[in-house]
Amino acid sequence: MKRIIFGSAIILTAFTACNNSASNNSATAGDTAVVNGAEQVAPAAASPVSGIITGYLHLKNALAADDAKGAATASNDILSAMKGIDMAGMEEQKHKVYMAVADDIKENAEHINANVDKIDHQREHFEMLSKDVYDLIKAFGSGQTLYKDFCPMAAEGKGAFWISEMKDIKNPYFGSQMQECGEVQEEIK
Ligand SMILES: [Cu+2]
Repeated sequence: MKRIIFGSAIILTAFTACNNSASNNSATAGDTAVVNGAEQVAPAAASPVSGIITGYLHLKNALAADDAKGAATASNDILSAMKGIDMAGMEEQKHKVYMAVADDIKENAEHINANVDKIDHQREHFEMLSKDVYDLIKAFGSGQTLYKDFCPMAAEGKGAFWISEMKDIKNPYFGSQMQECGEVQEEIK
């Protein structure tokens, strides 16, 4: 019987990983109460685009691990997160930024999702997606410290950046082929 409660607490923790998890302590009444708790906490604390950022970071980690299937799954998470975004509640300035990148994010995520057998192609779309996600993070914040990393060898020598939640370089453009190529360009608080 306790297991059910623990199970939902774990799901809640994963879901609100960017937020303070203080509400977990009082979750004793089962699923509904736990879910309601998350709904009450999330809008105040989290950025409305946090689902996109979380999906992007999973995508980035999958590409760094040469995991095209994981990349496809994560890009689908981005698409799902976008469906849940309430634009009516956005401040005007943020709404403008969101509108400027939303179609592009959707298109890139769709291509990454559809090319599970072509990781190079996924990485091309990931490069474009990274620019959009960077704009979103600058406009909305993310509630966590993130890093803008740059690899001068990516994108056929033109160089490309990505956003990471960790200080260590794990290159999503090359994966195991050149895992540590790149440097932190900016710390985004
Ligand atoms: Cu494509």
